[in-house]
Amino acid sequence: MILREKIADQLPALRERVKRLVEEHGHVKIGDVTVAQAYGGARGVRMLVTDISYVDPGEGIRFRGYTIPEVLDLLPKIDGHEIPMVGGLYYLLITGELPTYEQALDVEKEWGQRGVIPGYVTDFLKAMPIDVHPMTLFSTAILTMQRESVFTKRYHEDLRKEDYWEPMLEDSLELTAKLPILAAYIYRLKYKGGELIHPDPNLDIGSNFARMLGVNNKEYADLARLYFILHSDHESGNVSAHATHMVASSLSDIYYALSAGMNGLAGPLHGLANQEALKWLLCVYDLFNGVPSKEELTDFAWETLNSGKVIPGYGHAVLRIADPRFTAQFKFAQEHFPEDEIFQLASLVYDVIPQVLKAQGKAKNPAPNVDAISGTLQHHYGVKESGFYTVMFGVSRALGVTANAIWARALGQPLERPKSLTTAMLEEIVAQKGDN
Ligand code: CMX
Repeated sequence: MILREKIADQLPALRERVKRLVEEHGHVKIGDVTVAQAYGGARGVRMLVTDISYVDPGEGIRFRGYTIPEVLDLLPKIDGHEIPMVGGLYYLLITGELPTYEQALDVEKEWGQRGVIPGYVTDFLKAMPIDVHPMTLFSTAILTMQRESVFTKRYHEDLRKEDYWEPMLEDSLELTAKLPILAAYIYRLKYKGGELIHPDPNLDIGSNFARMLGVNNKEYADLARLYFILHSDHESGNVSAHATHMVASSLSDIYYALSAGMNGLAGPLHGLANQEALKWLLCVYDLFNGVPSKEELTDFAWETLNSGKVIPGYGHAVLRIADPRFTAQFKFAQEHFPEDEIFQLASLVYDVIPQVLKAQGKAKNPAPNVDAISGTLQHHYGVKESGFYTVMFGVSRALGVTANAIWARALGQPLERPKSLTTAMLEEIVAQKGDN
């Protein structure tokens, strides 16, 4: 298989580079940690390594060195489709090389062949109460499939450390093939009376996802591709990526690790913000019987802030500009449905909220993040059930975190285990340094 060959080709040179860095330059400092960072969620502490993506605070994400506009321009597209194949993006994330049309299609075909959900998973989903959140269904269903892990099976047989990555790749391909189908099953079960639409193995992930949701619209298939590309990776320190990496570092397989990552994604300060952002927009829309004036919206935003809540979709732990993932989706909406009233409201919110957050003076970045607009686009095409949005985020995030997990195994990255100190120890360090 093409991805296995590529990794096997690249691995000796990268292992050599990492070995030299650690053996010859392991003592070189890359940063210091302050007391504020130890208490402040390790913001800005440079302690993770990934070659798959990098977030520059002033520019945004680059996947393997390519910006979002470059990725959308350079990855191969199926004839007549506006947005590239997601299989091409996975190829880029894993190999670091831009795929040809055939290579991107090859990944899509792999997914097509592997895209079967075991019967016990659908039985399990059907047995769950209807009010269970889609993210709980998604994460638990992933965990349920852990018995399929080839890594775990081979680990208990004869697997050598230098070969760990191969079954990790195998598991990752299986899982990433199944997740869009799993997500669509959850959508149909929870919101469409349980009538499931089976995947067509001849379609790419974008068209298949639209089909399985029951949205028969070519534009929506493009939106699904865009969504899965944009949310795939955001370097290693965000909660979903970091949780996945940390759990996998104990040699847990990717099913255990991704399920953990998805539980982190389900938090309202992270991936669940896409659900919250649409809810907030619809709440405004209902309250004012349509798009409010700028003044009315400003007042409502202050009410939200004064009640101690965050404005979902705005702010970021790393970015200090409008998220280019927001911009790409905003452009899609502007090109396809500028007249949509919820989009017009989202545009007004984009105009108003940064000023309100600046005036409040707390958020370090008053600009929108990826979650500010994604629900608006889904809503336009009839996928209005906001509880489902984070599941879609999860399908996409799995691409980035599995690519990282494969390479972490290939490079033999060890158990992650940072060190804790006590409050008294910190006080003593401060006193010793004479910081009065
Ligand atoms: N609305 C209100 N207050 C906000 C805010 C927002 N959108 N963004 C930041 N703030 C506040 C923080 O809550 C914090 O307040 P306290 O000092 O009272 O704790 C203060 O501003 C400083 O925060 P920060 O350093 O700018 O941001 P953090 O790195 O701590 O947090 C984030 C980043 C994203 C959690 C935060 O901006 C936020 O809560 N945004 C709204 C939720 C959201 O959109 N999350 C999705 C992020 C993208 C993703 O992961 O999917």
